[in-house]
Amino acid sequence: MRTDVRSKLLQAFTNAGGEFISGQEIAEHIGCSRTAVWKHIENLRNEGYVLEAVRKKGYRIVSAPEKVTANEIMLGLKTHRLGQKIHYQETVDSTQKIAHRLSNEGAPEGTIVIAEEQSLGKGRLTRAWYSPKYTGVWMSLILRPNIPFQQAPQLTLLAAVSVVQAIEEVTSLLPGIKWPNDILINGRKVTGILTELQAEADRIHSVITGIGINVNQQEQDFPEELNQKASSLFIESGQRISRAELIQQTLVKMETLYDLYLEKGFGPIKLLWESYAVSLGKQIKASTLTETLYGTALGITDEGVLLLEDGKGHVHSIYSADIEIPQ
Ligand code: BTX
Repeated sequence: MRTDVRSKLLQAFTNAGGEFISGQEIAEHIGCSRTAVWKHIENLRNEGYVLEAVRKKGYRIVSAPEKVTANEIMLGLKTHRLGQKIHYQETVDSTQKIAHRLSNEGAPEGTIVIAEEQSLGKGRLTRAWYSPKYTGVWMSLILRPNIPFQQAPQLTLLAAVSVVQAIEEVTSLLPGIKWPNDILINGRKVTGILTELQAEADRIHSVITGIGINVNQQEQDFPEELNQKASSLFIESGQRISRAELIQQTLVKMETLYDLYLEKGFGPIKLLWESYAVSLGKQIKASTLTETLYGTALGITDEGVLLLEDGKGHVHSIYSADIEIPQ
C-alpha cells in the first residue's frame, strides 16, 4: 500500500478513537473510491491490524500489530549476551548497514539491530532481500569471535541451525537447510542468512550476521517473482506467529551454539547442521560465479565448504554457489 494512503487511513482510524467509521467517510478522507477502501483495509489486515467490519456501521480498529521494539524483545529474553543491546528502528534501508556502523563505533558483542521493514534489504552477491513491514524478522547481529578469517563461514551454518531450532520451538514445522544458508519448508525459502566480515589482514573485528525470516506473510504478499520460491511460517503452519518470541528463541539457540562453538570448535555444530541438511547425498546442481557443476553432495568440510562429486569421481570444493536440488 502506498505510504501516504496508509498513513491517511490510519489517521482516519485514530481520529475515530476506536469508534466505527463508514466506508464513505474513509473514502473521502483518503481520496479514493469506496471499493478501493476495502482493498486498503485488507492491506492493513495483512500487516497484522485486527479490524472489525459491520454492515451499515463501517470499520473499527480492534488492535494494532505486534511490534518488535526493544521492550518487546527484552521482556523475557533468556540470554546473557546476545540481544542484550538492541538497536530498533521502524524503517531502515538495511539492518546490516546500521550494524556495520555500530560495530565500527565499538558496539559490544551480541548487539542486535532490528527493523519492522527494510527498504533496501540485502541478500548475498548484491541481491535484494524483500522485507515488508511488520511481517518478518529483519535482524543483524554483531559477533566478535577470536577466530581466523577462513572460519567465518562456519558462523553462517551456526546461524542457520539456530534459526531452524527456533522455528521448531515456536511452531510445529520441521524446516531443512539447503547449503549454505537457505532455510526451506516444503521446498520454499522461509529464511535467508547473510554473513559479512569486518576484518583487517587476517584478524576479524566483527562478524555481522543478517537473518531474514518470513513470518506472517500471506501468499499474496510476495511479489510475483518470489511466489514459487518463497514462503512464510504463517503460510506453512496456518498460524500467526509472535515475531518477538521467534527473535528471542533465535537468540537463545544461537547463544547456546555460539558458546559451544567457542569452547569445542565447529565439530558439534557441523553434526547438527548435517542433521538438518536437505541436500546431502542428493544429486545437485551448483552454480558458482564461474561454472555450473552437477554431482552428488557428499558433505561439508570443517570449514563449512561443500564437497561435490561429479560424474567422473572428481571431488570439488565449493566455497560459494547457488544450489538446486532437481526433483
Ligand atoms: P540470498 O542471496 O541467498 O537470497 C536472495 C534471493 O532470495 C533473492 O535474489 C530472491 O530470489 C530471494 N528472496 C528475496 N527476498 C526473499 C524473501 N523475503 N523470502 C524468500 N526469498 C527471497 C539471503 O541471500 C540473505 C538474506 C539476508 C536478509 C537479512 S534481513 C536482515 C539483514 N539485513 C539485510 O539487509 N539483509 C539481512
